[in-house]
Amino acid sequence: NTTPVKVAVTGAAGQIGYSLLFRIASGDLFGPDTPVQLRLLEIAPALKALEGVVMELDDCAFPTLAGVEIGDDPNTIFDGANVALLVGARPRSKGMERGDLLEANGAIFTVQGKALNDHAADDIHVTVTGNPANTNALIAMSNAKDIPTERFSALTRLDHNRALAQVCAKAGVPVSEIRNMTIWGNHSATQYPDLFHAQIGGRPATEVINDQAWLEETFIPTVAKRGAAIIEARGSSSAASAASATIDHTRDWLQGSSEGNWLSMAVRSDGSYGVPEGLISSFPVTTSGGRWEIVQGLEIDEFSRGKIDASAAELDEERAAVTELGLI
Ligand code: NAX
Repeated sequence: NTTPVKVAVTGAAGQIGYSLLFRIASGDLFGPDTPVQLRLLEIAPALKALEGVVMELDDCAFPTLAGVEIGDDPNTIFDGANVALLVGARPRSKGMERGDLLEANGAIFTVQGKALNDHAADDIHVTVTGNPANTNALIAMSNAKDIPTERFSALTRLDHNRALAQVCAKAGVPVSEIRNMTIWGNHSATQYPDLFHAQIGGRPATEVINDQAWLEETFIPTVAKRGAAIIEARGSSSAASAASATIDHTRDWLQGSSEGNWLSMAVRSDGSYGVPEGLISSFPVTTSGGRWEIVQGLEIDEFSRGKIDASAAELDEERAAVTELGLI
């Protein structure tokens, strides 16, 4: 198949973009035999910087890169897109309240949702990385009435991968030994990294580690606050790891999860596990043929119940706020 896959990326001149674009262009999403065309969206003041990034993409001479389009109009950039990675968002600036943040991002994601609706290809799959990712995905999904809701997702794979890294370090095992990690809820400090259904070398993770104090006082807060720790150490927020997780998420969604394992993706709740229907919340999912399915039948104990409910409640509040603002 020599027809290039069209991959739209927003916020392309940002930090995550600087890592993400090169991974896509080199074939990390679709493999070495599928050409990709990049369609890059930025705000006008960042287009000059983006031109510099495109010069570097050219200079990599990637055999899989079939072309690059750039611009500041989502209607043009999303034209014919098969995949959209919505990375660009309005960060919280000093003194900004949460309501202001939701409103500023609402202005971006309503417009982009409509543009995807009107111009993207019929098989469009949308991944939202830009924060607040879950609610931005909800806004885009709600403004794209003709696109099936299951084509919208938000990124919690970075949290999932951070959880894997913590377990590897604690148990002294390679990442390939760990299965069925789950992140529940919002990509925020209320997220719940769940070890109770994970396995290490085929055994229950909580039997191998068997340390409830570590789980509650180290594991969960380390994963949930990892973003802040990276800012503290690096002076800027996670970028290469966020790009890598965006690749993992989108690749696994399109190519399918591996047998006997599941992934974490924030997708539209159907009410599973008591998460209110319609919220974009992270669940354990399996994927196949570009579709996801929430893993069913997991036993949720009282500890996990409280954590899942708290994160869902936060998402519900965000939904109420953007409803109030008329964004969805
Ligand atoms: P940067 O500020 O470096 O880049 C963002 C880029 O988006 C800028 O170049 C900006 O001009 C552009 N942009 C703003 N509004 C736009 C619009 N309407 N259309 C197109 N482009 C627009 O941020 P970066 O570090 O790349 O992070 C991007 C987003 O990812 C942020 O919202 C950040 O909070 C979020 N993150 C999400 C993570 C996740 O796991 N879901 C983890 C990493 C990251 O913090």
